[in-house]
Amino acid sequence: MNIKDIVNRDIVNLTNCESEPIHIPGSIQPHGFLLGIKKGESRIEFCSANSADFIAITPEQILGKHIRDIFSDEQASAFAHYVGKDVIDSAQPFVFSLNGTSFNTTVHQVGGNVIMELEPFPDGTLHLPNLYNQTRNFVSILERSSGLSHLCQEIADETRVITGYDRVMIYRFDEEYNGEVIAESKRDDLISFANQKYPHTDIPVQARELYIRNPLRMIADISYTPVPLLTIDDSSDKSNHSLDLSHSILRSVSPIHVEYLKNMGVGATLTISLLQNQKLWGLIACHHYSPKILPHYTRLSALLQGNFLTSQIAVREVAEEFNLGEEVDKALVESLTALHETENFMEACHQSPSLLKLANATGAAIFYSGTIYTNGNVPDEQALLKLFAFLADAYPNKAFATDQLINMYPDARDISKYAAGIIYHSMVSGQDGILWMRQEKIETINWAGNPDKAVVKNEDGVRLSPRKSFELWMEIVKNKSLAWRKSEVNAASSFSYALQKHINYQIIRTQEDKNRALNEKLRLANKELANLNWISTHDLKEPLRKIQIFASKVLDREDPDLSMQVKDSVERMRLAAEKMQLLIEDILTYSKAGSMEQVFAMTDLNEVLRNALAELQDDIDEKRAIIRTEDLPALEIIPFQMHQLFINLIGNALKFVKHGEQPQVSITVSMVDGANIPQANAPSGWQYHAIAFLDNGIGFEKEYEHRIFDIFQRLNPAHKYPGTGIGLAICKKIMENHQGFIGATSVPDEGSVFTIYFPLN
Ligand code: BLA
Repeated sequence: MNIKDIVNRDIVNLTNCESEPIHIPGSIQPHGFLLGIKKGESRIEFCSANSADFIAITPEQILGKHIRDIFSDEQASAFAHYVGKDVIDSAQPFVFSLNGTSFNTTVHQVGGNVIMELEPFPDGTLHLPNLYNQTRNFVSILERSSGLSHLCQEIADETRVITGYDRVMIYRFDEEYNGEVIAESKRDDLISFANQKYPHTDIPVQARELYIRNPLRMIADISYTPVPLLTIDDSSDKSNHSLDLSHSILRSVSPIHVEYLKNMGVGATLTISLLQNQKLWGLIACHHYSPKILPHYTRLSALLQGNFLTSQIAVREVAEEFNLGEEVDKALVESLTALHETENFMEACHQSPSLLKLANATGAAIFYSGTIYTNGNVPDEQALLKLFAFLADAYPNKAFATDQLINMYPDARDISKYAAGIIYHSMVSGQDGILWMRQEKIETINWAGNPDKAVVKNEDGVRLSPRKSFELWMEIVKNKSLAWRKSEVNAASSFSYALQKHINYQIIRTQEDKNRALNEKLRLANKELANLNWISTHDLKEPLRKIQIFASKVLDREDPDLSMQVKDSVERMRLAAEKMQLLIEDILTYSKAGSMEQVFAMTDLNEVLRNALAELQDDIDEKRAIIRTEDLPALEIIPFQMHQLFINLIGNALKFVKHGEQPQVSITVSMVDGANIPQANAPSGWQYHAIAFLDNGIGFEKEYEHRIFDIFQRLNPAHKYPGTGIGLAICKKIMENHQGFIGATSVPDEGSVFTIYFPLN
């Protein structure tokens, strides 16, 4: 019978270690031996080369034999019963005995094979762990540990007590499987690895996958010589034998990893997987500085420690996230209070620590109206201006958070010390925005864990060492900040919205202040005007009346001593006084047209027109004027003002007539859309009643279409067409009081059209 080994002799180096098939090394560690049979049979197909070291029987003597030939009939049938069960309970190993030595036999099935790993009980006795004590201790740890990191510390301490390793570390992965030692329990004389950081490449992906399937592995002696697995060389069987040792406890480990541990001066290890949601969350990593074989039942205790810890991770993480959320909320409330209570928040924002705390940022900056306001550690102003300009351009009206600004902004390289990661919120106008910044991860390193010290011989020849790992880790996390948590991102957006609102409010308030000042001016002006009215009525009208009376008396006397010249002067004085009185009365009407006490009433405009025409009757008769009108609507108006307006418009038509011509006025009614009212800025879609007054008078040049409604605007010489120049200004004011408009068009020497517009609603 020929025998061959199934050792995998692929050369592994630093560049191909991700593809090393670590689950089929074809060899085991020498602190036990391995036998393999085909499922349902008892003929031994696999045997490790070291069988004679334990049972004084060589692989040549074992391979091809049946179990009963090596052990007794009795043990063989008990074993057949043990493996015949649906589930093999790894916690209750089978025990083979030979020549007075008992072997803890870990049994599992893989790929149609049944694998037996036989380890002698170290002191010859079968030690059961004190699970009751262990559990009780764990419960008291649970009660006294406050947060996750405290709990990890307790678990590390307790695991070291149970297992006796020199160093027990809790090693935690980030999202990319870079690792960090977050808790450590160690012999006092050893230097600490606490807070040391390692790149994901230190535990390649296939190793991490294997550790999900098999949560515990042990390297009993780093300086071991791997023991080949042997099988019968059956030349008729051309299949390439290999044995999947994924679930094996004796599996020989990767030479690369062994080299790493040797460089660290480690003698033996035990590693337990910590899983969360079927993913590797971390490891309990134990180091011993001399060889160490942990017996089966103590291994189970260590595994239980891992289970204890994983049962708590999610709970504690949620609690920690909750606490952090509360802290963040508190800082948010403080910041919002400062925002609303500080006279000038922007100027004062650099003094507000809560602005940073609400996002656990290391720096913050607000760009507002061309000025940058900062808080904490931030890049210089020039760099910030450039960043704000870039963000406003690339992300207008947007908000985002990133832990790698460099991915979107290559210049981030220069400011990673301050802003490797940012939360950005743009604000409404221009480049305005707010930024929270986080420094590069490397800046956050706690140098207590100096990786240089973790190496035995730190010569240049050392190709695998924590120092090299650390350098690689630094490379991997370069220009990256810690990731932003959801609560921090949320708090930042709440604050940004509040800030935007605050700014809007500020703008409105400034506008309001301006309006208030204007209103005050207006009030004063009105007051002055009212005074003027009063003066007009009392101080001006009275002397004027006296002048008129005296003038009339002088003229009536028919005094022969009075020369014609004097009489003429007195007559002119009387006319001037009369004009003056008219002017005062018009000014009074104009100022009253703007006063607030206007009472609207639903009024038939035909009625208003009738009254106005009655008042103008003498004039109409004298000039033999013809007035035509369509039926006018009834509207909600201020009746006396509308009366005044009709008088003014028709009065003008009677006044500005061509020499010798009979005045004609037509009043027409229509509906127009706001958009079609010239020069009025009326809303489109709104309907207006348009009442037009067409005359055949002297008209005016187009350039006066607007100016004609200005006060004291006179287009014609006073001696030809007397008037004060206020009448149309009064009309305009009256239409404004009615939320309406007035407009005029004309062709000189042909006539004019004055149109008034009333909103339908
Ligand atoms: C495995 N590497 C591991 C394991 C750990 C580490 C914990 C699990 C195996 C074990 O020991 O049980 C890494 N161990 C550490 C680190 C610390 C520690 C960082 O104690 C720090 C205190 N390793 C490398 C590089 C490669 C590599 C560069 O550093 C490859 C290029 C490979 N590591 C590697 C392989 C395994 C491994 C292949 C799997 C070992 C196995 O299970 O066969």
